Amino acid sequence: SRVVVLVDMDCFYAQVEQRDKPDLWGKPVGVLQYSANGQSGLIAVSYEARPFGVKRGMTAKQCKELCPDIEICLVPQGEFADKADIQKYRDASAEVFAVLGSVDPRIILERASVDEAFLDCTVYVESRVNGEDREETIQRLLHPDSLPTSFVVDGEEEEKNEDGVEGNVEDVNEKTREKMKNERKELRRRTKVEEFIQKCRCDDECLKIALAAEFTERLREKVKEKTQFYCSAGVGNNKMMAKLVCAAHKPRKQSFVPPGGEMDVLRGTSISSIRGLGGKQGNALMERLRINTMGELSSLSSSVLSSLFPSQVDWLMKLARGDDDEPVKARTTQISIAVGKNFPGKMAISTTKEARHWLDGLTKELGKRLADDKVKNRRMAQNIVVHLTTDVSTSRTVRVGAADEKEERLLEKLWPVMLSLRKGSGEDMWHPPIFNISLSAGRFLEGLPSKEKSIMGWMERRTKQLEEMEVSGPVEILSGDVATDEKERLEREEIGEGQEEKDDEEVTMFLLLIFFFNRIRRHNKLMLYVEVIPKGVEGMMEEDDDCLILEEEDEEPGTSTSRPFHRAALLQINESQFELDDEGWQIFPMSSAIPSSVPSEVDEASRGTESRCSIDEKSRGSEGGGRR
Ligand code: TTP
Repeated sequence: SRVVVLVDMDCFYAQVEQRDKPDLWGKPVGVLQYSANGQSGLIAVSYEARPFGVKRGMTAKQCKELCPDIEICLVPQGEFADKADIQKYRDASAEVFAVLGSVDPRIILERASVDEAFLDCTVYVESRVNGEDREETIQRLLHPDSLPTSFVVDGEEEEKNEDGVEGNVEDVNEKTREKMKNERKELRRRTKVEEFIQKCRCDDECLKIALAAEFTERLREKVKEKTQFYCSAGVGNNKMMAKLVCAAHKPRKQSFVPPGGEMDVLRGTSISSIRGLGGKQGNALMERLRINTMGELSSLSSSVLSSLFPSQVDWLMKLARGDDDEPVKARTTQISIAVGKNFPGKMAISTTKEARHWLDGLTKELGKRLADDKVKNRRMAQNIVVHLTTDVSTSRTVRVGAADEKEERLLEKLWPVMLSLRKGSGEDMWHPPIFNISLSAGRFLEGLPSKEKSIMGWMERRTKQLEEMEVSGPVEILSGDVATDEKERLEREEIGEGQEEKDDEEVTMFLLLIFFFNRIRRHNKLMLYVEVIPKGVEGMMEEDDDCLILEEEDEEPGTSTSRPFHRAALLQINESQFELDDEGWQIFPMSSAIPSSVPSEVDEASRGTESRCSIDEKSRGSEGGGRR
């Protein structure tokens, strides 16, 4: 059977805030999302605040009453439409995914949410089961350091300590009692883990789970080392079980289900805790069948189920047995990119002017996110769903293409669609009032239009060339003065030696790649700008916000019209692809900088070779490329 892992970051947004302000580590922290309509509420709560009763959704006032020392961090305000800007959490998420995606090519990685990932480790663990000496593996797994935070989940009652981080225990006796309790728990944990490992001697399925648990321990350590974030994990034979047991021991821990023990775990599990049954579907099941647990569900006959849920009988019966055959799909990107805004109660939109204003803001935000997504994930949305909630919920889908990328174009395309959802006929009024507007871009088409593709293609071919030339070490970094020489070299290589005839668009350009490396310390992240300058354009660049402007060489002085510089790619790469040593940064081959083709482990042998190139202190510390 399969081996699936769910990795879930602990109180994710709160950790992002703690990393931003390191004084906050170990302290009660709440992340508050401000809302102009006065409905501000906590969206993340650190584990240190949870023993005080602080919960998601509470207002700042409510949580201060429960936990006076709590530090409240505000989600930044967005640029458009007076909305929260959660970009920094998305960036932090990308860092985590870069680590998760860089560990082993045999593992299938699926982004389940901003802070959750499924990993199908079946092929990986199977090859290890077949390739390793069993007794050596068992001895290694029995070592206390192998599975230090792993719990066996077998349906037996655990001593509950849900919050996992010790609260303010003032009383000495209380502290001693707490300590003894924790020691008892640890002993129980270890005993169960050891008993399980002993079974691995003659049971391949158990060994697969144990190896996945060992791998997950190391993976979580790596995530911590590279990003500073803690996470928890669940290991099971499918997505449902992995997700379910992940929640059994949090934070900073992981749990696994012994093969064959699925029904034992499910028996007492509430239906609403099951993936896919947490919402309306689960409620309907519980209410209409008058049951609460998965055990009860499993005892129902298929005829009872089919009378009430005819189209879902098979699926429900499988779930009740602990079967879930949903595959882990290789995906590190979102299926859709959505922006939305609520206008509850009196805030509801009732004029056409207001509606247009908010659509404008949301379109800008969506446009910005789609532009980022395009360069990062090399894909373009084909559909945008405009969704309005008035007295009813209505939506309409618009087809979009490359021509609609500009915000104004997009707005002009979306506005008539939104108007078509208006019922009232008055010019200025919008009736019935709007409580929510959301735009969701989806049906992504992989790949980019030919112009961009050729640039990307060039980069890939160049990488291949480097590989063929057996440049096994880091690719040279062009920076400062080096750029000029490199420009000439590239000119010679790309267009100087009779290649001008090539019909590919790329050859009509001369390509100058300048790599600006900015270590943006705030996000502990590196940004790589790859710039492509069309042929015949003098390399004069000016920085204009986040868009570089080029001037045509042959234009009449004084009449020069700046036009947006074609920014080929802005790639955000995780520090894991870099090594910092005394001499400066090294970059590993370009392909490793392109998220969609991140190789597995960087070849140890390639590190520290002579082709390493360092960037001087000045360029290392600078923000942005500046003028060249
Ligand atoms: P969750 O994984 O649901 O929760 P969490 O990571 O804060 O805490 P836990 O350790 O219990 O898993 O959500 C991930 C982040 O998503 C969370 O930190 C904040 C954000 N979020 C919202 O913005 N709104 C929401 O309604 C929820 C549930 C989460």
